[in-house]
Amino acid sequence: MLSVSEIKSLLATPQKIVITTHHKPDGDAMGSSLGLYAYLIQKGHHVKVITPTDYPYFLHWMPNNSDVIIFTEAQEEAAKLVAEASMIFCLDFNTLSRINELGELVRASAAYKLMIDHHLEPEDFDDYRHWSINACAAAQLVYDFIVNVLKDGSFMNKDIATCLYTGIMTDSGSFRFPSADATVYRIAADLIDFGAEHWRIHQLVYDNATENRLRFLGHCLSDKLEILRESRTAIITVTQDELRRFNIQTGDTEGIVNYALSVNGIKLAAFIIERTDKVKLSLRSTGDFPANEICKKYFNGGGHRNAAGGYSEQNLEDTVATFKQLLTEYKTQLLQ
Ligand SMILES: [Mn+2]
Repeated sequence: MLSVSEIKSLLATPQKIVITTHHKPDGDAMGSSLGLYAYLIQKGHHVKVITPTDYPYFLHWMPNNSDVIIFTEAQEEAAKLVAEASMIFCLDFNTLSRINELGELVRASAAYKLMIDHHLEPEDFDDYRHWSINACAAAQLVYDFIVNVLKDGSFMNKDIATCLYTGIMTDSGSFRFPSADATVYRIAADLIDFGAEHWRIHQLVYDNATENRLRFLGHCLSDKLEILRESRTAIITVTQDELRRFNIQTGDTEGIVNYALSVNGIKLAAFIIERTDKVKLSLRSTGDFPANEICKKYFNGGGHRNAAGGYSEQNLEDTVATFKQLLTEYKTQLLQ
């Protein structure tokens, strides 16, 4: 394991650094990555952000987005950067399978691997870990890493603040989840002082929908929402055909599951979507109900207690049947 003073002395001279984050990056994945990027380039390092796959259009406005390399679109270049890196930062994930084929390249690289993450059960592949499941976002931990671990608060600037604010805002559900504690609000205030325009960031992320996305949302809510009152559960299912009909792109389905959870009395919400190769599930819950346990036990996935995901090899209809069936096992907890 690397000590903080070893990291500081490494960062005292220019390094070749790769920052990577999870498959289908979300606001926290991109916010934490581009925030750390903006810090490291200021320190004079050679830095690249490599994402395993593409990410939603409503994150493309972020500072230095044009410097991001998408692995699926530039595999050779990405592989070379990973192999030649001296340090690799792994942000917002903690098992190498979360970054697809890129994972084995990272494992094989001689670079020091530094994990900054807030998910459960980290895999042991790293040389340094700044990890806490109590953090509301990886971006919160990047802030903590720069300001409190490296004591480099004087390097904070508008670009860093903008990216980190985006990560914290999106992963905390705009500061409404229990994980958004007083410390998170203090960090947000700091980021605003450093130049983050909170109103503008919110607008760019959330008031940036395509017409298709909004009409698709309307379809999901009026035609596809199923409320199971007896188990306080709401389900929205979507077929391949519907995705095609509304011309759904990466990011368009994001957050729809939260509408299902917003129905009064609902404790568990599922968004079940038929992708080309498998059926994907996205679960949200309130209170102590363990959405991640369901994903881990039945759907090859996991996540946080109140926000988790997974997939099924069954077809859509059978996946929904399996899901409804397992609710009986959780009935006591759901009705609590
Ligand atoms: Mn996150």
